Amino acid sequence: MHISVVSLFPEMVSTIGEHGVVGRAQQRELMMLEIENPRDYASDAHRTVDDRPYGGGPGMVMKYEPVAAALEAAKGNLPVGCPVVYLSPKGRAFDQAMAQGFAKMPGLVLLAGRYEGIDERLLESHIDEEVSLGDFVLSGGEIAAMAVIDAVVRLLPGVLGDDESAAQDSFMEGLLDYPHYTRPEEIVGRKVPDVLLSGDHDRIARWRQKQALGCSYLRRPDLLEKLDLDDEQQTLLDEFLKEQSQ
Ligand code: 4GT
Repeated sequence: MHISVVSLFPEMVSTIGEHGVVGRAQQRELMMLEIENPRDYASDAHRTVDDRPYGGGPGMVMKYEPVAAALEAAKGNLPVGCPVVYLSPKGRAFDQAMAQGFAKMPGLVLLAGRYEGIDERLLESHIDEEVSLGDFVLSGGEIAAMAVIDAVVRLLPGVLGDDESAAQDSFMEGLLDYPHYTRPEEIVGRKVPDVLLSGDHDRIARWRQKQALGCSYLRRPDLLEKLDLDDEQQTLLDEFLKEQSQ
């Protein structure tokens, strides 16, 4: 997959490809990350990328022309038809399903804004989708773009090894993750649940499913409402709630 990011802070964005899973994916050429800086496309001597808002008020607005030129350069290096996404709190909420959708694309363009945002006409002419990480404000879209890159790249074929497989992850089943433990068996009087030491893989799988269902019920009932639990899952959730009330 070829990912192009348009940003005024290219060094910030490139760090995503220098560490961990995304770093390895880039090294192994499973993903290519490219960054275009609108400042390199500004036409005046001062390389201006922002200007005062029409109508007055505080802050600055990113100018149409340099951002459009950077986006067009970014798109030019990708197969035609790849989605162009603007990260902003006004966008559709990013989730695992959207990450899976992007991961199926041969390429993706991510536009990170700064200041008060980008001239609205650029969004109308160049943006396919506006995407938000959630109901909070950042001072730039770079961290949001990096979060999207991380979520997408780890889904690409061959990026995760068998034992870190994304198929097992929380949210792949629409549920929160179950609790994890490692050595030692006891720490400050707290013991690892016996079932995890039993070697009984069916019981362990049932326990984990029960914890995922129970945790989702308690913390994110909205997630459970979206699922159609089968009889087995309903039984596990009932057991969890019974054990919880004991
Ligand atoms: C929040 C989010 C985001 C911002 C989010 C344009 C200038 C937007 C600053 C940018 N804040 N971007 N993507 N919740 N701020 O995803």
